[in-house]
Amino acid sequence: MSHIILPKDWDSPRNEITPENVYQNRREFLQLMGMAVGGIAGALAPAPAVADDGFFGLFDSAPSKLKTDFPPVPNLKRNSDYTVSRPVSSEVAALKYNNFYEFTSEKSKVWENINDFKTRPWQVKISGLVKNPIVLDVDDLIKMMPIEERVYRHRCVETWAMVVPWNGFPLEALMEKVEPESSAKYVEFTSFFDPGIAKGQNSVVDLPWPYTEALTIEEAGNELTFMATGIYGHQQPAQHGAPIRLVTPWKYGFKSIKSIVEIKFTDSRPATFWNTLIPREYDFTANIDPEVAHPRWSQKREKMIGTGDVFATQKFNGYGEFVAYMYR
Ligand SMILES: Nc1nc2c(c(=O)[nH]1)N[C@H]1C(S)=C(S)[C@@H](COP(=O)(O)O)O[C@H]1N2
Ligand SMILES: [Mo]
Repeated sequence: MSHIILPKDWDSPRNEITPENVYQNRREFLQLMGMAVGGIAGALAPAPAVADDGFFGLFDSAPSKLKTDFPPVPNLKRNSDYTVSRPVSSEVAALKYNNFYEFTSEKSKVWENINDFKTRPWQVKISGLVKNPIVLDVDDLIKMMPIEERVYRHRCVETWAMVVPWNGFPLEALMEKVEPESSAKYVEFTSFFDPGIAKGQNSVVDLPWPYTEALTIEEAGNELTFMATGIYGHQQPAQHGAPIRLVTPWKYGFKSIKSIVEIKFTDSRPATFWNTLIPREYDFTANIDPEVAHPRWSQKREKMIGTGDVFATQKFNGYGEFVAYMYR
């Protein structure tokens, strides 16, 4: 994508960097790239996909190498409490246009770079300020949970959007089982760390891997907050964050962290990936708001993957009736 200037070393193995010289290396790196401090943002941040180069029209063709045979989820019922007026996006488009910086920063190439990612067996740890901490296999977790289908909008901070049928369970249902302590104020989600297969985690630039995200305890317990263990009626494909990812449809897409290994209940606000890297551009709350421009582009409009249709972006992505009460 022409908007992203990638550091040359993105794909090369991480140098031996000791804690003492990290900062100096980063500064030298920025100088080398001719970037001011904050220029790292331009180098690594999600960039707008608005002025695209024809990608949108190509999405519907499935290259023969694209994996599409995922195990179906039996007896799946769609929850009709959550409806979207726009059509559901093409599955092939969604499989071929992803943000998953652990693998590559090129959205149209994640699917080609994810074949070595093993997402079964997979353990999930639920820890911190809960009465019943537990480590369990993701398939055992899925068996315990009320699995349903929900069609949600998704709006990336970069201005691309989609409508997809996730399947999974509300985080609320898991919270009822683990019973957060009254002292729990936040929930922190941590993604996997495996630089052997995730080439982006080998970057010479010091990035705060593993990817982490967090919600307030109130947001975590909101009825919309969903743990997606699948999409389009089947198990989660690797590029969508298999085997389990967060979905918070009223927040910019970077909050919906993929391939989660730990869910931790805490009393203080956890550091999160993009907010740590570029706080000026990616705030902690990250609620969708067309009136608040990103420092480098407008957030007033969005473009659907697959069709290229452009719509006005709505406050809270149209989910105000479910979430506005939390921000008054
Ligand atoms: N672990 C991890 N989770 C992540 C990301 C990432 O790079 N790594 N990208 C985020 C961003 S910016 C978006 S828009 C969505 C994209 O989800 P999709 O590829 O399933 O459409 O995943 C989010 N979750
Ligand atoms: Mo995003």
